[in-house]
Amino acid sequence: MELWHCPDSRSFRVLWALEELGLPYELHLLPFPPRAHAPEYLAVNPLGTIPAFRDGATFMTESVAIVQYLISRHQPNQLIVPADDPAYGAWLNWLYFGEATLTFPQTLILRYRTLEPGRAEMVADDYARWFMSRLRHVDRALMQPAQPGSGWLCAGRFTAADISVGYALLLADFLKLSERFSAPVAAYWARVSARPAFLAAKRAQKIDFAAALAASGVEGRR
Ligand SMILES: N[C@@H](CCC(=O)N[C@@H](CS)C(=O)NCC(=O)O)C(=O)O
Repeated sequence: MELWHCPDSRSFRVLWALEELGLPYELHLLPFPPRAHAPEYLAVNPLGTIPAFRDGATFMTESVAIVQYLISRHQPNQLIVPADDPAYGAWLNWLYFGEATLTFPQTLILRYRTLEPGRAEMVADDYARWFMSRLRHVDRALMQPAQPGSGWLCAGRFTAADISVGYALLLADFLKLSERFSAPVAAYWARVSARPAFLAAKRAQKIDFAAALAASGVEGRR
């Protein structure tokens, strides 16, 4: 399996899942945004977005869909919640909530605060507030009696839902929004980011781009 990845971008979800599952993979590390800094990547993924993932004839570009593909394909594992589990609906909802509802406002904050500052600071501020209000859904879930002491979003254990939402917290940390996390979300973020597979994914994406580009173009191999 091959994964095209930029450090701490949405493809981190896939890298983290690969580490949780202990699967072998080949990692292609790219500078961000690849559209500008690695235009040859467009031959792999004409969208220019990260992640891109290949497994034989299968090619995918949606981070949460790739995580779902991996956990469905490589069973048994603890990351999946089966359709006959009472938590199945909640699990699917968290899986998609992480990308569609949480990461979306972060994209605007990233663009207008970090990548293109000075153009639309008010948009960045508005979307930061919007993101924080959406995070209240996570806050409430962590305090629900249905999850007594489990510390995870659903099914009473760590699942792919925590990878989907956990990545949004990683991005929030990068955007300096973690200072505004509530106590339950801060504790949850500390828990997800201490997982051995999370830390292994962090290590796997470490690269000196200047040296790598000088040596061999943009490809990193693990
Ligand atoms: N919904 C997609 C979004 C993919 C996406 O927009 N990725 C960002 C990186 S986090 C990207 O490639 N941005 C650079 C660009 O659009 O040129 C996913 O979850 O994978």
